[in-house]
Amino acid sequence: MTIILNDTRIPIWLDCDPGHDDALAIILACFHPSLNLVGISTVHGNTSLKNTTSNALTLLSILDKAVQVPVFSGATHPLIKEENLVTTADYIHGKSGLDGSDLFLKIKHDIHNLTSPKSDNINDTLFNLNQTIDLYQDKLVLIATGPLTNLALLFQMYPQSINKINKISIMGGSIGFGNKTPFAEFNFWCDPLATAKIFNNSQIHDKILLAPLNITHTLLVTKDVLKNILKPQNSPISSGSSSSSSSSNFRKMIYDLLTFFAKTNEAEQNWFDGPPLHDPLAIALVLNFFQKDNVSVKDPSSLNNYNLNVNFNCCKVRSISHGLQKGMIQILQDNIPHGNGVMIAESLNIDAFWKILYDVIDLADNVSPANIL
Ligand SMILES: [Ca+2]
Repeated sequence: MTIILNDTRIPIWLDCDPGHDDALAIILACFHPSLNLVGISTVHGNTSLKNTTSNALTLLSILDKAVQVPVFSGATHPLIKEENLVTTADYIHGKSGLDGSDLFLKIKHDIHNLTSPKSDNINDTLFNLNQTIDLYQDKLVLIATGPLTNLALLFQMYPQSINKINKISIMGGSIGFGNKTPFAEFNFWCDPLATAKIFNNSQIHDKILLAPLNITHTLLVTKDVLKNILKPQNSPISSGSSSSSSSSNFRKMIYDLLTFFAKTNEAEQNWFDGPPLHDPLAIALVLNFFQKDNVSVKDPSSLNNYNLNVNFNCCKVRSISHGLQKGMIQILQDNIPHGNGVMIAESLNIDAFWKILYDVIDLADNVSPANIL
């Protein structure tokens, strides 16, 4: 891995379990010009590690980033390997973890023997991640959109890495309710011990940016959003007339994946106005925190109205690792001076988020090999 001198982009490492919303997070991470995605690690969660890894590899091939962004395979199971804790979310993401698009499944099948992770061993993966943290000298931002097993193991194996990372931006948790149990959000519930090891460690605690369900539930993939995904943003076609038949293969694939995600969220969790798009918010927090989101993704030199305007509440929190409330996070103190606790995102400019996402989808659509199939 080589570092580009004078690179002003934010170096990020994405730890994920794709997953439909992880897929959109990967697109954002790959194409936002303020970000430099230096690696992806995969973890059990929405589906098996085997599936999350092959889904990540397939997505990167579809985005023409397979050479540029290495994938490292991580933990197969939570820290406490209880049978009832090794779980997946087939009911939301389908058996493959990314059901809904025949084209995605075809590409996944076709590249199966052509692409593989840089490491398929958790110890090698953590070694590589720790080396990357060293290489970026206090600048690397970790982004976690799955269960926190890999990161808990990293900090256990390489405790000195805690001081060398810049921030950890996490999608997970919820304040006052849950989506897996009445107390806990899915990612945190999947590995409650890993969650507790991260949140109950005072050294790590103050480096966390958090996107809990309370904010992700404000970001809904409505029918209008789906329609907008089908056409380029500068397209002369009016929004009312866009249809999947006139769209590119890439756009149709994203549309089909999110339509599947909308249907399962409606059937399983009563999201009638569209499913929450959880994971890309962990990336949006980083864009906002480093104040680079006002740079247009089309023309990095021009300013526009893409200010995500995230409102953070800095809090002391703790996480519960066992019992009925496992995976739950509790706020011990809120509205404390920034830098002294977990930065919990409470609201953002939703329109700005979608504008950014549509623009990165435009950029991905321009280069996707799926469009020449
Ligand atoms: Ca995820």
